[in-house]
Formats: sequence, structure tokens, C-alpha cells
Amino acid sequence: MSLGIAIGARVRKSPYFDKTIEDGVTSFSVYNHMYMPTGYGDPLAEYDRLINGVAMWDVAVERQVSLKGPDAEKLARYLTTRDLGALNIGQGRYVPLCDHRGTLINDPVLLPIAEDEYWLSIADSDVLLFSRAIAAERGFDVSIHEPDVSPLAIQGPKAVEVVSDLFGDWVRDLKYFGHREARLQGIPLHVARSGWSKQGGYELYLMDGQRGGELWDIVKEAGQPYGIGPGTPNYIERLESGLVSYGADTDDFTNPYEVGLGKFVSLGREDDFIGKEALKKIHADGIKRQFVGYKIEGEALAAGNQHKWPVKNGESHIGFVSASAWSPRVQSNIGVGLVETAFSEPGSKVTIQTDTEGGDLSATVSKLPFDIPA
Ligand code: THG
Repeated sequence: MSLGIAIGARVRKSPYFDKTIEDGVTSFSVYNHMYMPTGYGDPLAEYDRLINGVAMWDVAVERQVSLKGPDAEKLARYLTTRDLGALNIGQGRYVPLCDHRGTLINDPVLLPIAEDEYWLSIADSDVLLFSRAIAAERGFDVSIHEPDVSPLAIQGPKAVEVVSDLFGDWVRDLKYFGHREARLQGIPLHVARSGWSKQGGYELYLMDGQRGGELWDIVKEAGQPYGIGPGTPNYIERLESGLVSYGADTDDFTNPYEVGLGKFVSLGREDDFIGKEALKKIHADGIKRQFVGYKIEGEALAAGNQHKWPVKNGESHIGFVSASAWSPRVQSNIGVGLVETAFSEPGSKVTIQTDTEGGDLSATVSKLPFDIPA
């Protein structure tokens, strides 16, 4: 089967778009109304670079929602479920956002940029619209817009070498989610220690979309001694690591407790935040589903199930598998998804109704992240 995605003027392009084409991108998804590279035609090489070397990813789709003005901090705190405590410029936090029903609507990284400016580095949903409406309804004095900022991720165990060659040894001292303004041959950007993998790395938040091609070339050149190559947020590694993919793993009823983000919900906060009342009730009632791993029997699966595969106990539908692949490190097919809590204990046996030639496959529920044999 060979399916295409239409490339046109309606969907937004990353500043690195032309460079990703030059470097052989073979597939895109759409995320925050932009094309996002999802592969360069050699998934195992891309996986190997991330696990053992270094890869560069066009993640310009991680758009920033800038909250700016006297009430920016107040709005940031009101939008997030987390108790942010003291917030210092140059730090960052992973901050789930919920709606008034306690449903997860995004899982951004919050970056305090200035006393009166906060960026939400967002996953795939319209936080700009939501936060503008909330700010207006609350009468907050804040302006909200999407700045010209486009992250380029450098991920993998050798990322630190590439980034310190480019910027200096200070990048080694950045804490996780820490960020600092810098320039690279005059290109304005923020260097952050972050990225959607557990292999370590950095993100360069390009602040001039006209200079994406230049930045791409500089990073590619600096990475040559370390064997850098193109990659994308990695389908297999994120399953192994148990990172939640908002939209893939969640639906319109998913709360943060179900997907392991309960530790970022601070019901004890004295101030109000969106979803607080609903989340109190959800917490008191207990969750009905939980995000788990699956070890799946059968032939090696190609990465990426097109549909959410139903998970069954006999004939009853008890959950789904939102993503699956063969894991070279676990040496098994693995998947993730939500399952009813009665079946969420590691070791539970379930049946997965795949849409592959293998048909129904037996699977065992596993904890997340998966154990990686030494
Ligand atoms: N980069 C940037 N913005 C983003 C993403 C990104 N915005 C949203 C999207 N990814 C998904 N959200 C994330 C972002 C970071 C992490 C997980 C999901 C993450 N988690 C660590 C972990 O789970 O180990 C640390 C969490 C913690 O303890 O605070 O890094 O990729 N710019």
C-alpha cells in the first residue's frame, strides 16, 4: 500500500521544510496545522541514531503560545493543573492543561521567558484559542500570540557533544527543561535541554523563521564528527519510554490520572485552576482506565497501527492499543494504550484485535517504561 499526503499551501510549513526534503524525508503527519516529518525511509537507522548516536529533528510543530503582559504569570498558573511554586526565568516545567471537565487538552512545556512573558510549548491542540478565551472571560491583562519560534531537536547520547561544540561548555550545566537565549552565527535562538525522548538532548528554539535553512546546515555540519543524521520524534523509543502522545493515546474523555500525569495535578493548591473541581471528583471516585504497556506476541509488527486496536477480554472490549511496533531493545512487539483498571496490573493477559494479517494477538500488560535488558 502506498498512501500519500497532499502537500499544499493550506497547511503550514516548518522553516526547515525544504531542508528535510533535501535530506530525504519520506513521510509527514499534520500537527498544530503544520506538516511534521515522521520518517526518512529507514526506521531502524533512525532509531539506532537516537539510541546510540545523535539525530536532528524538525519539531517546529511544537508551537509556542506566548502569554505576555502584567497578568501573564497569573494566566499561566490558572491554565495549568500543576503547582508551579517559584518560577524562575530560564527554568521550564512540564505542565498538563485540562478543560473544566478535567479532561487533558494539552501537555506543554512552560518556559518563563521574562517577568511578563511565558511560553507554552504545546502539543497538538489549539491552546491559543482556548487561552485567549479564558483570558478575556477572566478579564486578565495579557496578550496572547504565536511568536516566530521553531524548535529543532538534537537528541541522543552524543547530542551534548554537538551542542557544546556549537555553544560552549555551559550547555552541559543546563538542567532538564533549562533554557537560555543565545546566538549562532548571528541567528537568534534559545537553547533548551529538552526533547521528546529519554535519550537526552537539546532543543534549539529558532527565533527567526527566515533562517531555518542556515540553522539546519550549521547543526548538520557540527554533527558530522558524531555521525548525526536526520530523524523525527521516534515512534519506537517513545513506546519503550512510555512517553504519552497527546491525541494518539488520549481521547475526549482522558484525564491526567489515567495517563500517568497525576503527579502534575496539585489538588492541594490554594488558588483556583481550570478543572480543579472536576479533577477533585475524578480523584475521589478513582480512575476507570489506565495507560499501560503491552507485550504483544506474534511476528514482528511494522511500526504504526493505523487505527486504535481494540483490546479484549474474551468478547468484552476493555481498552485499546494506540501505537505499536517491534522494539529492538525489549526484543518483543510492544504497544501502549488505555485499558480498564481491572486489567491494568502488569501480567494481565489480554487479546488485541489487530488489523494486520496476524489478526487477533495475545498480549501481556506491562509497566511503563518497559524494562530494557542490559
Ligand atoms: N518539545 C517541546 N515542546 C513540546 C514537546 C517537545 N510540547 C509538547 C510535546 N512535546 C509533548 N509534551 C512533552 C514534553 C516533554 C516531555 C514529555 C511530553 C518530557 N517528559 C520527561 C519525562 O517524562 O521523563 C520529564 C517530565 C518531568 O518530570 O517534568 O520531557 O518535545 N519544545
